[in-house]
Amino acid sequence: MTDGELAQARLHEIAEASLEGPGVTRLPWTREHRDANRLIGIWMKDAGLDVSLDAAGTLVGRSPNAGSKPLILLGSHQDSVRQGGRYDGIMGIALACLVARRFRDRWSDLPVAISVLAFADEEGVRFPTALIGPRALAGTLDPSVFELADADGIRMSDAMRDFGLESERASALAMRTPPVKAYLECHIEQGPILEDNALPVGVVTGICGITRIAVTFAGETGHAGTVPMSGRRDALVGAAQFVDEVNRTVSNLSDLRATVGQFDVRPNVVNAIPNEVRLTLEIRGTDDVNRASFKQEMHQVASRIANTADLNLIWTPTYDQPAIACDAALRRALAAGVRQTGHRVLELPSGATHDSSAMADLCPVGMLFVRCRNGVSHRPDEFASADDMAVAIDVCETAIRGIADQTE
Ligand code: HGY
Ligand code: MN
Ligand code: MN
Repeated sequence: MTDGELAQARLHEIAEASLEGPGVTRLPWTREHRDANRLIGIWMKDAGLDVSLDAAGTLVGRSPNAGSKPLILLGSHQDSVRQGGRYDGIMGIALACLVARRFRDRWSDLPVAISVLAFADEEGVRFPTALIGPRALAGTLDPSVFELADADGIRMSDAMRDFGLESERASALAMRTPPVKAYLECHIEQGPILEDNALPVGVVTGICGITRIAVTFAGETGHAGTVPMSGRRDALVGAAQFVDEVNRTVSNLSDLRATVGQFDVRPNVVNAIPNEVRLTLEIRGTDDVNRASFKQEMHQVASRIANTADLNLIWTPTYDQPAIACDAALRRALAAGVRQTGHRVLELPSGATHDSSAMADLCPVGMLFVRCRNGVSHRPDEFASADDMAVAIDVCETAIRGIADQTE
């Protein structure tokens, strides 16, 4: 069995650590998360790593020769979106364990130590925040996020306590010594570019930034049959105008993407005028200035629509993550690894965000994309092949040797 085939088998097995239903649903601090960590712990031990769970819920596999050697970190996130695929996040952990395993019997030869990190929560699906694991390691964690509640009103700190963790200790995880030379993350591309270029892997140049806003349009409900059309304060009419204008405006801008992903109508019954619509606006782009000015422009659009339709507007920014550039030396190390496998080097930006986005505050980051069938992700039919994963493992092994060789 090749390492790529072993990765495929492991990913099929861990996909069972999911809520019932199509695809994979594995949110942080749940039974599914616990089940996944058990399997990841086995992968880490098989790679010869010492396994521990840190206070931010990251499962850490550390090479036994660690001592004070400079560290190379590998990994990604264990969590998924609702009814997502078998590869987003978890593939990066599976491949990292198989890369580490390549060094299992020769740790002492390495001038660096290796840690594999299985982060608990990158998607931010359960709680309105994300990346607490990498932020804890980078020392950029805002401890107030632990007070955020999920849709059932469960605070993150309580969910973590039930998971066996004391979230108040997460802020002490900031990595200061030994020096961290690099964080490398393999991730399914989640887009069509590698497939269009008939390539198994690609080197990531940078990761987009994200801005998220919670928007509420509030009007007045009433009987759908007796309230005259004129003078209605219909929240859904205003929200619909806003969504349409966001979409038309952003469609003319090449470097931004804007999405209204959540849309909650109340009272949401067939014979009553909607008096409230809560929606989320997400803006992505690699230029932080463009993203900020588009956000401001859309705020003005929302205000104009609310005034015209006699609605109240609540505009609450909930999340902002700057765009990051991948480290030039790590791009070169990964490119050398790609060439060594005999493939052409293609470099591409990431429209999705990753744990690397937050790890960039700790150390240089490098990312390797793996070809994604039909470019689909965040869907049950997401797929990466064993052969392509085998190439990714070889590339990362070469890259680590290259980084290690440059370590004094
Ligand atoms: O939203 C993203 O880009 C990532 O999948 N969390
Ligand atoms: Mn991901
Ligand atoms: Mn994702």
